Amino acid sequence: MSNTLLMATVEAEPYAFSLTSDKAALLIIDMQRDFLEEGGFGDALGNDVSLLRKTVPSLVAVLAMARAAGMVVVHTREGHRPDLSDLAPSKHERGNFLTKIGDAGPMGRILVRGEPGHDIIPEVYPVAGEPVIDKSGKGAFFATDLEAILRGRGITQLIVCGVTTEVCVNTTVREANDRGFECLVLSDCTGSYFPEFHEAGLAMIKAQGGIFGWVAPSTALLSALSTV
Ligand code: C5J
Repeated sequence: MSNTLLMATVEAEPYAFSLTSDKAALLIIDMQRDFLEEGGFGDALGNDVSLLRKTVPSLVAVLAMARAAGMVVVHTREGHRPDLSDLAPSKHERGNFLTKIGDAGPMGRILVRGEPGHDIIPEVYPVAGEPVIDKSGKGAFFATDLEAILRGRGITQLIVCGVTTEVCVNTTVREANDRGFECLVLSDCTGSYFPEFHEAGLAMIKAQGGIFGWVAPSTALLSALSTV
């Protein structure tokens, strides 16, 4: 594989996705310690974080492929300013949990920028030149410069990975779709604390002729690119 233009047909649902490497970005959503490790936000909400870690091996392979192909790679992180001035009271209070955003936890203050828990897990850590988008909401386009960064690089297709399928991945895919981006969501590179929500989240994306986008396993993408 080279840092040149690749065009590939990826076997996907509801039908094949025509990928053009110089128009496609790999968008990695919120692969943060706060969601994937014990003691973080996901754990504080009572979730089994090991369910999200299943995404890591496939995502590592896809990230390596994207970097080798010279594709644009963008990472996002969900979190808030240390003074919590960008945290809506509705988000702060939601769920009535004992441990809230901004409270001290084993990995620092929960979901606060600059704290250890807010950081991206080492396996898929950004390298120089890969933009990192800090977002306070679930969607990566809300109140961020993601769209400007993608448009500035001529990106029209997004290969979407990360967590969680039904929350930040789905919200971002819907935002992207309304902005005219074509989204290919990799089923084994996305994950949820709730397996049934993972399946439903993917089903909603590819339903009705791909109303929000396409869904494929990472192997379909890797094998399509290995044959060009
Ligand atoms: C959640 C996310 N689930 N990244 N965030 O609160 O999906």
